[in-house]
Amino acid sequence: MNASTTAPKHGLAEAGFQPPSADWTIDQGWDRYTPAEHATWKTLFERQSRLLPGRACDDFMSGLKDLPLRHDEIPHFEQLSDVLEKRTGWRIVAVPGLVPDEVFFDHLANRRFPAGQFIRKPDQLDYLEEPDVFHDVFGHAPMLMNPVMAEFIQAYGQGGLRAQQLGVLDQLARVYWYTVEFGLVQQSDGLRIYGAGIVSSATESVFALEDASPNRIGFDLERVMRTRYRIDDFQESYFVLHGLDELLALAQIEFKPYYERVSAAPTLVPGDVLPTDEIFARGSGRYHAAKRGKEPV
Ligand code: HBI
Ligand code: FE
Repeated sequence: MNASTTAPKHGLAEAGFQPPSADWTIDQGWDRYTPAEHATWKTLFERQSRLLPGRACDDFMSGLKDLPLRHDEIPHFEQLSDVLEKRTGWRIVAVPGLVPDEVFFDHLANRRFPAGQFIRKPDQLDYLEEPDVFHDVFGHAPMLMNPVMAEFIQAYGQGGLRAQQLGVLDQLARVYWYTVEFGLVQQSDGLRIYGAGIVSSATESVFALEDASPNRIGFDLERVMRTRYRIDDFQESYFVLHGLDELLALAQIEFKPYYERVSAAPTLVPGDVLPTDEIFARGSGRYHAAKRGKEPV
């Protein structure tokens, strides 16, 4: 994710690339997926299906069950969209990869979720920066079956354009990142995952919930709007909603006063913990410290 106003940082929109259409959508071209590509989907789907019961939240698991997703083939976006649309009005549209921010926001504001048409290569099963069909469909579509998430992501699309005009998109993008992509939620039976970036990653599904390294901090809007994030590795802190309904309030509030306060406050680095934080787990920080070559101080 990046906050550039013209073109995404990665992939297809390098100099000279012509967008396929004004809204960047393309034909999914389902018939052109190869057996090897369907096999990659199967590997990922089966791995996550084993890991997620007891880790993903109930709403994710029920959304997953109700969608026409097969374990052994990349889904048809049209079939998926017909089920999704009946539930929450959302459709999935195919795009070649990351699209410019304003194009992304316009789709979301109209309840169209842009999904990468391609699937990752077998040597990138655990990690990629550009969202592919497994991240976008397996990761996002189940939560789009939930009316609260459906509302929240649409509101993000509407708010994104305003934030861009105000020059505060970084602050809003952090909210999306720490909720839709990397959010945890408190359930009566314990912390669970709802973020698409986590549920679509085998290693992060375990790390985010069970590793001693990351902080798990109660979600607070201003706190999150101030907090930078990592796009290249596991998160140093995860933010925990007290219930998914907390997103409904976020979909409805006026962000302008928050932007003003947050602009005046210091920006936080990913691993910071504040005295005012509601701590679910204080992380050891070991994972990222080891990568930096030293123990946490
Ligand atoms: N494009 N396809 C796609 N998927 C994203 O998640 C995405 C994007 N373009 C921009 C973007 N995300 C973010 O930079 C914005 O949410 C700020
Ligand atoms: Fe995503």
